[in-house]
Amino acid sequence: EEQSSLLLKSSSLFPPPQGVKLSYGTAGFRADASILKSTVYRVGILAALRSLKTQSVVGLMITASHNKVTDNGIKIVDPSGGMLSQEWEPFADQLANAQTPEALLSLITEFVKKENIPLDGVQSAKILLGRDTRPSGQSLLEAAKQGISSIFGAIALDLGILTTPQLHWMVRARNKGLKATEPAYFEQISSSFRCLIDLIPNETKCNKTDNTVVVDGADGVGGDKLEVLKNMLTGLVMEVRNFGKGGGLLNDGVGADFVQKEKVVPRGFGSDDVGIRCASLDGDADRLVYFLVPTSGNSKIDLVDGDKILSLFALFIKEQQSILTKEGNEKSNSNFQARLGIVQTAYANGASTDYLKQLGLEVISTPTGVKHLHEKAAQFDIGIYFEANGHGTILFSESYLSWLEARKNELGLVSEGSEQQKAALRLLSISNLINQAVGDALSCLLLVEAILQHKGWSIHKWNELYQDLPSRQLKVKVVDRTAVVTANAETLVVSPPGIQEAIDAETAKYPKGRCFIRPSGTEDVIRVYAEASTQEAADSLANSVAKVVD
Ligand code: 16G
Ligand code: ZN
Repeated sequence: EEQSSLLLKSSSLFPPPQGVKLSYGTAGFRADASILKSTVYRVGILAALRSLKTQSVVGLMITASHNKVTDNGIKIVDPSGGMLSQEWEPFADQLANAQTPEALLSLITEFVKKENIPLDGVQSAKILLGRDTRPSGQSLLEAAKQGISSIFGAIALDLGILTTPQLHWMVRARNKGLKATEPAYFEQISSSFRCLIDLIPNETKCNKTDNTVVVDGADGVGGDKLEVLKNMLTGLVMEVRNFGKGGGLLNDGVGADFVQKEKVVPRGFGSDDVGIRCASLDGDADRLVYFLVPTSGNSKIDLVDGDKILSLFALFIKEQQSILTKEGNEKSNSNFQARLGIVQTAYANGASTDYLKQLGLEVISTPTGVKHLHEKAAQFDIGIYFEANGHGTILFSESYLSWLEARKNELGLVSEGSEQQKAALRLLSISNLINQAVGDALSCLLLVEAILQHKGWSIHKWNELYQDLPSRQLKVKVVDRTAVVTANAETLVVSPPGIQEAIDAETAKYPKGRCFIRPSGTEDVIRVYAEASTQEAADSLANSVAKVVD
């Protein structure tokens, strides 16, 4: 009763915006910040319920990633450190769209009953809050706190400005009983980076590849955090541009999304940077791409995207795995057949998939969105997933990690300092460096840098692992994007009828042609992706399929 009147009272302070239908979408709720207060308040309630239900700490991140600075958004981090369980998404939608305090209350009451959530005030809930650098963040955070405190027993812990992956990392650490502070995060990734650098073979050490990287921080939180992290690193010189505190406008002509989609240099980069290894983060630092500034006369950058980061990681891990399992002199009775798997989406460049398969790797494809990739990757002992846009990570199974740890110790007894032991140590260091909760631009950046140094490779050499097939992306504004329904990891249109046949007919006209369409999860558009043997062909295929959709 008291709980009900508290909810009625507080929700009356957060009326929902009129005439807008909100949807939890691929990455939480996102919209113009001015209409989000009520949504954020309600997601605060939802997070408290999630924490009560799971009897664990959950997270709430206020960010709109690469969107423009006037947008904002909110998403829930599940106790594992991953995305909110998809089973709860429909409830999130209902909550956000309830029109009156009474309607909201009855939804909550019904859901609490159905899910058996202990709302007795005895059980407590804890929610970690983080936000990016958007100016609207602070007041939205207050709304989230109001939502949380309108559930009895729920406590909000404001962690201030964080990257999205930092918050995911902290939620995961918290629930594992580990230290979950920002210094602990920096300490873990910088020390595991140091281990990887210390394990570089002497041959390549003499090679002395250039160890400088210049990073575009998207004028957001990632740049600010890198400014802290870079001082904790040895063996790497990092220059950060467009860091949030520098005063530039977030995501405005900067950032990984801009660089990947437009294929041009971000603000603050120019002809002085020709030949230099450059990287770009997105607005909340969960995406990373590398690029090379074009020599004069050429306007397009050489993009080294998520697929290529994935390929570099896969190659290195496979190498370490084969060193480790090579028949040595010493006997080991612990034979672990570790399954190494690669997860991509239909957006992965066809050349990357061919390359990975050529390495003998198992490659699978899922629909777009981190939650889908992550879930699949978690089914392997080492699961590497990446979206072409630069979001990805490497997941290690608990059983594989314990085996590695034991193997490292065993090797330490019989062949301390052996190549095999080093391989085990490298794999363990990677598992500590790379974020196990979600894709993390900061940790991926350090892993790329460590591998390049290990191999003595320049960014050119890395970029030449394979050559991207020319591709084109287009978007088509439609009245109702939900009319397009896809299957087979978004590669087949099942409805409306006839569309897939039309796409097939167009695609057949182009050598190496590949094309698919899908409804965006974040915008009111249908996206078209086309690939072919030349840029002109890819453009023309995308254009003709766009006409089919229109
Ligand atoms: C979100 C997703 C990203 C996906 C993108 C696709 C997360 C954390 N982020 O940013 O993975 O690539 O949406 O956008 O899941 P679209 O549906 O508009 O093409
Ligand atoms: Zn992002």
